Amino acid sequence: MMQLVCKKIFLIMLNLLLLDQDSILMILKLTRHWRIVSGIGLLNDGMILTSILRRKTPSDCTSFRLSFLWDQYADALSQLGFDYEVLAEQEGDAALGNGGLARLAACQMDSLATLDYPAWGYGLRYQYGLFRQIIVDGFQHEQPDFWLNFGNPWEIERVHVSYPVKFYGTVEEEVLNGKTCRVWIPAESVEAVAYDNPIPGYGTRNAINLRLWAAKPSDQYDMESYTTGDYINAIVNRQKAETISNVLYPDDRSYQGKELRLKQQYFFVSASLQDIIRRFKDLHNNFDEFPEKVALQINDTHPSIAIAEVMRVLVDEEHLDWSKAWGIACKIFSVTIHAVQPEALEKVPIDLLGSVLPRHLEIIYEINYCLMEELKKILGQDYDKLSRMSIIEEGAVKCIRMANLSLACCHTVNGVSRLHLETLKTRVFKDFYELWPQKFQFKTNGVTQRRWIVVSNPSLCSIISKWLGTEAWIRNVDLIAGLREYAEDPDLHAEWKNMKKVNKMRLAEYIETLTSVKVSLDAMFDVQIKRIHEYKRQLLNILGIIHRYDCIKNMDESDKRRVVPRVCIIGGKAAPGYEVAKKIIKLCHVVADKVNIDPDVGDLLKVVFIPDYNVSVAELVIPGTDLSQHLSTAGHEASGTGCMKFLMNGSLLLATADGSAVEIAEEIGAANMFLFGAKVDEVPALREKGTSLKGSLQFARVVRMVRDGHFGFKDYFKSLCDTVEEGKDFYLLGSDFASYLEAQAAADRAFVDQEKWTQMSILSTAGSGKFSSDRTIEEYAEQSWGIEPCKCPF
Ligand code: GPW
Repeated sequence: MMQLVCKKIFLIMLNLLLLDQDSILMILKLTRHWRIVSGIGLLNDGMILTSILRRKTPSDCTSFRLSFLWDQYADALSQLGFDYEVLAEQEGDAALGNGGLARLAACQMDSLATLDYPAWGYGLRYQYGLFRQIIVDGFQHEQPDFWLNFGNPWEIERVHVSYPVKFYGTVEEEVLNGKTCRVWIPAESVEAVAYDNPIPGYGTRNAINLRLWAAKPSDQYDMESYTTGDYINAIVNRQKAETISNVLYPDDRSYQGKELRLKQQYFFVSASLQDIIRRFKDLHNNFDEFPEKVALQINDTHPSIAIAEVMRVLVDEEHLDWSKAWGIACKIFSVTIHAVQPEALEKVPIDLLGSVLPRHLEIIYEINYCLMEELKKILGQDYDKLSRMSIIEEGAVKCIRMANLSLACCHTVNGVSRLHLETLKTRVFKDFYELWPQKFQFKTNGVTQRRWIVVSNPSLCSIISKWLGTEAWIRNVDLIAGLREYAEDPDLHAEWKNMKKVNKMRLAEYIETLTSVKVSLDAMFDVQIKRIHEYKRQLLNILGIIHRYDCIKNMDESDKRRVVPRVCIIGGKAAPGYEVAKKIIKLCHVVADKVNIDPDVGDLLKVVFIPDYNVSVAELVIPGTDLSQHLSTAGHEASGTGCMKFLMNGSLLLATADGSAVEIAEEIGAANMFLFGAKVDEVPALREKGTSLKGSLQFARVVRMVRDGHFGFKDYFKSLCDTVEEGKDFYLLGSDFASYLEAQAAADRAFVDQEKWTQMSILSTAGSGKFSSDRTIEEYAEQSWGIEPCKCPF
């Protein structure tokens, strides 16, 4: 009943938004006359959105503009006996991505719309989003997230926009107009049906479209089964077709060479390209103009099969010369790499590709042949280098290196922070950089202030607007720097502290409801929320907590009075097959179980694991955070965007000099955050030295406590402790531990002086302007896509 009512309310809301909806449709038509940018987005981490679709507000940006309607809904609802807040909470996340990669795309869509760029986003309409994490006895379990159970009122099903996507089969030779051609005879066809999710810009009449594809059975290829009387098989095959868009792969940054995954990627790419080419052909008939009208952004390596697909369409279907087609492909594609780890760069086994997409494999071989010929002219006989740069990786399992395919074709290769670009240039893609330095750029990531301040922290939003005397910062976030002027103003301090307190209260209630742990509002709320990964070093955080606990246990009462009380909050999902990450979650729980009931500790230390971390949870947790932790070993986090959300919300950052944290320190001043740990250029030597345990006695002690079963589960944690054992401590927890504890102590000292802390907090928000996705998108528009804003003319 509740759900039904809820759905109705959102439908009413959509109706009231009709004005906007109409203009959306008009604008979508208009964009056809403009230069089209099609953001072919992310697969792995899904596409565009963990939370554009998660809208207790119609989009990231409209809520504010429509706040007057909000009140009217709330009134109308209460007359019907319903509480708006309660009903809105019924709507869950559309968790169509894994983590930072997908959420980044959501922020970028919001910025594209707000800045009036003519852009499209494409992705998959998974029926099951990222799994729900439930914790049983401290262990993670995964449950399916069937988010479409009660329908999705925000989307528009376009039954007439559908394309066949083909798989398998053979390639045959045909003679066409006296020329021999290769022709793909596919064996399976699945229909891709469009579901549109309009993304209205903030403070503009512009709206853009996020088109998500759902797989439906195609009648075309079933006919044979029906005519041969194989009725049962025909039905089974129809059902199989739908599985393509069924479920998001939950493994962050690792590709396991699964057939279904490859089919998802091609399904998404093929449908999107058919849509883009159809739109182009409606108005143009000469593919020479294609690069003038279309720019395609490949978001990480997951959709790079798009390069082979464009070549197949241009050569096999449009009958262009190979070299002409390649010239076009090289002009339309640019790529953003989001990873540092080599295992995140996808490699598709050749046998798999050859079976699912036989013609594409031939095309990739041809591209590689041309690449190798070109490289031989430049590199001569340097076979080591040639084999490293080859798109084909030889070995026990011969593979296609999707990243090399992208690098061979794309006119621009983007990193996501300045430091990340350095890593790409000097390590990951060194050979390519030496050859084509001009291709390599970086665009530091950003997040949208419309969701991360305006929607999720309305009190802060009001304070900023009041003190700046304008709401213009919501569209032009550079203005937020104006807060610096008031960083010492006692009136602002009072409002700021009050805002933080109210947000902490909300968070404390949430924690108590979920975990039954009562926390003190006077304590420092210290938060680390993100996917659980060894490189993100949640283990360092827990070992630091154990150290804190151990110190408190050994203190006398007078020492205890000087301890700054802490609530240590950790949240995040582990990929279902990632054993080490799952052990980290369990360790967090056993430590919490012991610490939270220890009478010697009381309110001085509480440990909380927030289950099922997702975008909704982030919206609640971030505004209530005093200190946030970003602990990746230097050189391992490409950018990180969580830190930007905390920064905007005035949380102080405790971070390594990694990814975008380096640039954050430049913007707000290193004195306003707590930096620690090895720098990126020190990491290789520290790994060589392999002295993790000897490096810090304190580290040895806390690891020993876990090993010896101080928190129980001795055997279970043995392998986890082994990962940081001397000589094996790849992520350098041991060598960074002492410096980590110093940074934590500095944070404690700063917190004691609440005026100083508040000033640092204001300066964090004031310095966050650069980390808006508006800036990132403007850089992409200018440097990679060559497009300009097209304001809706009425
Ligand atoms: F490996 N990122 C992510 F690069 O969340 F593909 N999932 C992923 O699978 C990958 C990257 C991939 C994140 C990065 O880890 C983070 O540093 C970055 O801020 C974010 O992508 C957006 O660029």
